[in-house]
Amino acid sequence: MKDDEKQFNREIPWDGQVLTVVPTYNESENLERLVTRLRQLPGDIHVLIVDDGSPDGTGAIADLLAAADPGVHVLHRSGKLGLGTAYKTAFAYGSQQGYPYICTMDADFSHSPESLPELLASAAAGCDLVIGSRYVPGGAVVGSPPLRQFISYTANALAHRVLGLSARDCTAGFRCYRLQVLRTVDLEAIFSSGYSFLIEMAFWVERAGFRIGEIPITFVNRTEGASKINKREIYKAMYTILRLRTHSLPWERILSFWKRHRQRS
Ligand SMILES: Nc1nc2c(ncn2[C@@H]2O[C@H](COP(=O)(O)OP(=O)(O)OP(=O)(O)O)[C@@H](O)[C@H]2O)c(=O)[nH]1
Ligand SMILES: [Mg+2]
Repeated sequence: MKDDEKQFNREIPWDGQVLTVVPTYNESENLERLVTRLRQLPGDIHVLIVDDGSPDGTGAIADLLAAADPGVHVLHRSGKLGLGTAYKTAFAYGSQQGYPYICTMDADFSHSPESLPELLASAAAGCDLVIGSRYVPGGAVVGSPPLRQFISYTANALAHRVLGLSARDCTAGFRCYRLQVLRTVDLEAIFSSGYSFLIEMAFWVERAGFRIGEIPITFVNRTEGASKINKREIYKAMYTILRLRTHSLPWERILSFWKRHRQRS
């Protein structure tokens, strides 16, 4: 192996192909720049855009990017079907193609593409799910309105206290999953179709006994395009936490212990 190849491999501690899922709805100002930066990262990181028939033409931009680069893939859906179901569709694709690492990030540059290798390095070092986190030491939020920060902080505090989740940032969409995680968690049984999918997924990943790690990131509020989060999604997140709580009650734990015991004997 030549010296420059050795150097290149040292920068890529993860083994095998990576798929980065980017769900989009009206992200025409952001998508091309984002994909360009992702494709410039070391290690041939593939991109899967899941577009929900964006009225602003994001889907057409995605098609052009995919036509010009075999490392860019696109799935079109018929309308705005929600962030959670976009992830589910993408995970089914990534799992079927056998990508050993499947990452997710927003299209609006709130998550810096250049932080992705750090998430991957942590997954390669043994974490099954790595979250790019605002709420671990070293993490930060820039430019987000105080009300948004309060809502995000409250949702995480509830997920932590009510569900006992260990991750500090359960609502973050900047993640890296090992393939095994997506093949183990029953994605079809996940009820949330929107933003609460992120909390529900964190819950089931931790429930399945996988190792979750967090990497501090600086979350930068979007400067282009509009947010799609609304009051309904916030109420749904609260409802999701309460609903999942029933799975954490003692009788449910006893039931699952009994089921496991019966399977073994
Ligand atoms: N395919 C698809 N993508 C979506 C949908 N809703 C949101 N997105 C995308 O999901 C990502 C996160 O959405 P944002 O609107 O940025 O939500 P957010 O980051 O929680 O909120 P802000 O901080 O206000 O930007 C972005 O890339 C959106 O384009 C949807 O229904 N379908
Ligand atoms: Mg955003």
